[in-house]
Amino acid sequence: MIELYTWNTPNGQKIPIFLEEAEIPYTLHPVNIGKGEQHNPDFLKINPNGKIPAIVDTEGSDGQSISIFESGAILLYLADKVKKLIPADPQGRAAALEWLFFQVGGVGPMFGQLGFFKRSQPPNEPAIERYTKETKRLLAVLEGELAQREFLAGEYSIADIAHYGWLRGLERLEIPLDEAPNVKRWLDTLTARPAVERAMQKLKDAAA
Ligand SMILES: N[C@@H](CCC(=O)N[C@@H](CS)C(=O)NCC(=O)O)C(=O)O
Repeated sequence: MIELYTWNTPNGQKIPIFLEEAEIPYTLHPVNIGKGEQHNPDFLKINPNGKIPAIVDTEGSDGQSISIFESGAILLYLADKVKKLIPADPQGRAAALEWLFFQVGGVGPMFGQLGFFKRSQPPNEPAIERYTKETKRLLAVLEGELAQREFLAGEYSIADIAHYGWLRGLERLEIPLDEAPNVKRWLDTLTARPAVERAMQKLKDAAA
């Protein structure tokens, strides 16, 4: 059984989407980051970095319980465990990992900073300009890739799941997808997947 600690944010959406897609049973434990619950001592035992998402797999490889934090590490652990949503051939696997790391090292931090500075008062114009420019650059990279194939690593994988919440949130950051029609097509495809719908609904319900 997977114990999932998360909240309805772009990083927090990744793991429930994976679990729904892979049809793995799980219990969702909401960690309300708006109320600071990520700093509770019990949660810090699972993620000393005090951020969602995190999981506890009560049936690790040696039968022991294992806890994991960092969304990229969790996605990779689960994909390898159930052999789903990661290409089996070495080349496809490398492509999935490339785009997974691109997301956790680039898209997440840059889009995240843009969101932070857009909400900050007084406005910090140089920061908004810097992160807007970098967000648009990363979006153009993704557009170039998705113009060539349906999904980031060829087949639907953890690389796509990792990007979903971040790309979905771009309109709110006033970055329209008009100039990224392939990203828009990809986003609509993922949004229409029943597993994605279920995950998003469960997150909403958990936050209600
Ligand atoms: N690199 C981490 C980032 C996790 C992260 O930044 N989570 C945010 C929500 S999207 C969070 O927990 N924020 C609360 C805080 O920073 O106190 C991952 O990919 O898991």
